[in-house]
Amino acid sequence: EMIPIPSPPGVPIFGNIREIDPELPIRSFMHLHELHGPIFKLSFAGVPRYFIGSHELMNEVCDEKRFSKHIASALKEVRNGVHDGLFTAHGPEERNWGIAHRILIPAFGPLSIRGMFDEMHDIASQLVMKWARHGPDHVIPASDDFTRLTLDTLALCAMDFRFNSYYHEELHPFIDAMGAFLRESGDRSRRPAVTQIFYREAQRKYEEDIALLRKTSDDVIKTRRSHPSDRKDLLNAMLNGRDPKTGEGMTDDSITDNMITFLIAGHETTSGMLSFAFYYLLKNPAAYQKAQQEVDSVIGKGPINVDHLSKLPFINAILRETLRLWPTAPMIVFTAKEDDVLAGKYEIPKGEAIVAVLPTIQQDPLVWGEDAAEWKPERMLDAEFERVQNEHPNCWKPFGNGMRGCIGRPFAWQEALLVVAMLLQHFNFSMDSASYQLQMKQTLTIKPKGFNMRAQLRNQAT
Ligand code: MNH
Repeated sequence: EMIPIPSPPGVPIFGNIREIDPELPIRSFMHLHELHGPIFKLSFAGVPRYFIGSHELMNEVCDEKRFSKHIASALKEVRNGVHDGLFTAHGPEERNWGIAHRILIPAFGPLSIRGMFDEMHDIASQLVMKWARHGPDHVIPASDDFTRLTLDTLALCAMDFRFNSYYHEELHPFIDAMGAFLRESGDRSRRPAVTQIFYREAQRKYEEDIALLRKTSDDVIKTRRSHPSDRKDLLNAMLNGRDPKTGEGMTDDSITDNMITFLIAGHETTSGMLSFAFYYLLKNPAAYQKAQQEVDSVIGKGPINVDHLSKLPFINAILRETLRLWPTAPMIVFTAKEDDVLAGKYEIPKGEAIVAVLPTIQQDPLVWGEDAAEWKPERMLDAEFERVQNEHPNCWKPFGNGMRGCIGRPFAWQEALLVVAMLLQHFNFSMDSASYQLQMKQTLTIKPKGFNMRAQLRNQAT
C-alpha cells in the first residue's frame, strides 16, 4: 500500500524556499522532520526534492545497487570551479573520477597518512605556541583558529605549500577566494536560475575567484614539475601516479580540480569537528577529565608520536559521538537509479534528489535509544559502537556512503586525534562565556557560531 509523501504547500515560482531559513537550512529541515515524520517533499523553483530523516530510510538509500550520489544545489555550483574533481563528479560514468579515485586511494591510505604525521605535528605545534603566547586572558575564536590549522595542514601535507595563516590577520588570497567561491556557490544554488542575470557583478567576482584558485594551483604544479622532489605527498601521487586499470595518468586540469577539491572538502569539515568536540568537552566536565587523564597516562609530558594515536580510545569515541550529533557535512544527496519505493510505501521517481538529513538520521531513537540527542561518548567506544553498527547498518554516516564516501577520512582522523591530544596535554581550557548556548553557522558545512575559549598552560606554576 503506497502512502502519499507529506509535502508542505509552497508559493508560486519560489516553491518552499520561504519555509527554509537561508542562514541555517539544516535546522529548518530537522524541524520539518519533527513536523512531518521521516520523509517529506519540498519543491524549489519547480524542482522537487525528497528529504529523509530516519535510519530505516537511510539504510535503504545506502544500497548502491539502487541509489547513487546526486550532484544537486550547492555541489552543482561548486562544479563550476572544480568540474569532475572527486567530490563534484557524477561518478564512475565520468572517466576522470575513476582515474583519480584509483590513483588517490593508496595516497590517502593509512601508510601515507602515517607519513604525514610530522608535518601535521608541525602545524599543530604552531597552534599550541600561538595560544601559549597569547596567554590565559586571550579570547580564542575556536572555529577561526581551527580553520587556520586545518587549511595550513592540508596545504602543507598535500603539496608542500605554507599558507602561514597564524602569522597573518588577513588570510592568504587563495583562502579568501575559496571562501568567496563557496559562499557564492551556495547563494547561486538558492537563486532561481532566471534571476541570475541580475547578478552580473557577483558573476564577475565569481569567475575571478575561480581563476585565482586555479592559477594558484597551476603555479604549484608548475613549480613541482620544475623542481621535482621525492616527497610522498598528494601532489606527487597525482603527478606521477598511473591508473592501474587504464594505465593513464591524471591530466593537469584534473590535478588542479582535485587539489582545490581537497582544500574545499577537507578544511571546514575537520575544523568544524574540532570546534564541536571542544564545545562538548567544555559542556561535559566529566568527559573532559577522562579525556585529559587518557592523554596524561598514554602520552604524559613528553612529545607525542604517531603510535600514541592508536591508544586513545576515549578521544576516538569523543570524535565519533561529536560527528554523530553534528556531522559537519550535514546533508548528502542520493538519487534512485530507477523508479523505486522506500520502506515498501513511499514512491520515489528515478533521478530526483533525495537529501539525507544526517543529524536527524543519526539521532534516530530506534537506533540510539531515548537519549539519542544527548552527547555521550561512552556509547562510541569500540565494542559498543561495533555492536550498534552490526545491529543497525548505516546508522553512522558522517563520511558519506560506499564508493563515494570520504577519501580523506584517515587524514582527518589522524589530524583530529593529534590536535585534541596535544591541546589537552598542554592547556586547561574553559569557555569564554559560561552561558554560551550552541548556535551554528552553515555554509557547505556546519560549525559552532560565536564559540570562544580560553587556554591556560598546564604544568606551569600559577
Ligand atoms: Mn570528506 C567526500 C565528510 C574530511 C576529501 N567527505 C565526503 C563525503 C562526506 C565527507 C560526507 C561524501 C559527500 C557526498 O556524498 O556528497 N570529509 C567529511 C568529514 C570530514 C572530511 C566529516 C572531516 C571530519 N574530506 C576530508 C578531508 C579531505 C576530504 C580531510 C581531503 C584531504 N571528501 C573528500 C573528497 C570526497 C569527500 C575528495 C569525495 C570522494 C569521492 O566522491 O570520490
